[in-house]
Amino acid sequence: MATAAQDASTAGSALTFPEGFLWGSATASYQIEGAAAEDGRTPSIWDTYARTPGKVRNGDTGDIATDHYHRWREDVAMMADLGIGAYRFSLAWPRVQPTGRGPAVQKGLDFYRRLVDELLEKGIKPVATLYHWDLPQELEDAGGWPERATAERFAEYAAIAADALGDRVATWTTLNEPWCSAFLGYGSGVHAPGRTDPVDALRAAHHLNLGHGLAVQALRSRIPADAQVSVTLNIHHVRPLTDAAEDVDSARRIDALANRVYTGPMLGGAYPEDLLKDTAGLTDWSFVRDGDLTEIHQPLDFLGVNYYTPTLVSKADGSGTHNSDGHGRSSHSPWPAADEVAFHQPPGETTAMGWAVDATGLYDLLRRLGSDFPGLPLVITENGAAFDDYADPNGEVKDPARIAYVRDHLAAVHRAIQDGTDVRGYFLWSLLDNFEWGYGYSKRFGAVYVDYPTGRRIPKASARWYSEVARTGVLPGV
Ligand code: IFM
Repeated sequence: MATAAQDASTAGSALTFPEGFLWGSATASYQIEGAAAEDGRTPSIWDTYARTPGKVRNGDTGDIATDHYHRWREDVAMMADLGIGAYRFSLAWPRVQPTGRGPAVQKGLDFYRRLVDELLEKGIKPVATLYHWDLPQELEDAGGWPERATAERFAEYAAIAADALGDRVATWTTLNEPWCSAFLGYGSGVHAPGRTDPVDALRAAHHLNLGHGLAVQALRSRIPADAQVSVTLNIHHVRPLTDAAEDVDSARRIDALANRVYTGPMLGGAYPEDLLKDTAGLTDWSFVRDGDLTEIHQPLDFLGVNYYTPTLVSKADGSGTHNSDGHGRSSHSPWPAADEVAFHQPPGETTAMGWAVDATGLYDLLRRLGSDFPGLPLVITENGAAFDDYADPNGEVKDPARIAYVRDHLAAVHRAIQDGTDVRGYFLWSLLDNFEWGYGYSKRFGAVYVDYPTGRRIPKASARWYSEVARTGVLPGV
């Protein structure tokens, strides 16, 4: 039976995706690699943050994580067995360039070279993300993303990565979810480095934008002309609670802070006027220098979209909360100059994160992006769900709720494609259960279960189900 969140128009029939649609899975370095102090790797901001008492649930750290640094061959073999066509992973900056400056460490580069070679050998397309939140601690000590120099260092690191891997990686992503880096890292402080200053959050957003633009140029000047460059944004699908003008205006304000602060300069070459006006009481944005917007506004081959749940807002009236971000509670808001906005729990079932399950949000989001940025292909670089999975006495992990979640979201993607939106691929988050940031290992997003004490991998029922979809390109009817 079709649920409210399900794509009712396509329920019941098998859906065939276009030829060449990319079926992938995704991970990130700090969440899976472990080997935190091996082969010259130095601490990132997440090592420091996780070791700070009270920051991460149960005091968990990424010291060992899923031990992918040692088990990478087994993980690639598992992906090959599952018929996964593409693998989105990130490079750990402190493994490649431990101080964030100067020469690279060969052993760090070699790890990624071996990984990529093995992927290619198995016919899996590597998709490399340069930055999924593990800033070298030394760069944070020098001021972190609120400082312009960090953007310049990022471009140097991008050049190192391109020189080392550009002959074998044909798809690159600069940043993953810079909203989280800026607004959770420097605003609400629920992510590393745990700072809580709204102006620093806005400065960080700008310098992440600048770092992106400089890195795109560094990549382009080194990789083959037909290689692809992108950025991944966790575009929030913001809905007003009612049609009242003040609720609609709250949605506009959050859309500016969540989305257009990035898409404006990256895809349009300007910060949105309404964002500058909304935040004028905090900053005059004089940290944006002449020429920055030209550096940031670089052609991209596709936009990576991460979607999990919609965001529901209204004007604050005593209901809802002031600082909801779905990533943990803080007395500091991740939303600068938005004290008048309240966040509400959308109706319906939720995942183990407490996030509402609503595939219509993905459909609406894709349609909007397709119309706002015509000619720019879209790739779902993350979508998935955490549930309280466990291995049963037979050693099996049954996760029907994850299968339903992914199926409904894929149906939404299919409908968006049918309706004319150019979506080229889908990456399931995540390949493996892993370190879920402030929640540590308490949340399991993987298609493959990880038994942390032993490191043993057990493909869940959803992994087998996704494998069939990836191999055939057909979403079975329900
Ligand atoms: O685990 C994260 C990932 O690192 C970034 N996107 C959201 C996922 C689930 O919270």
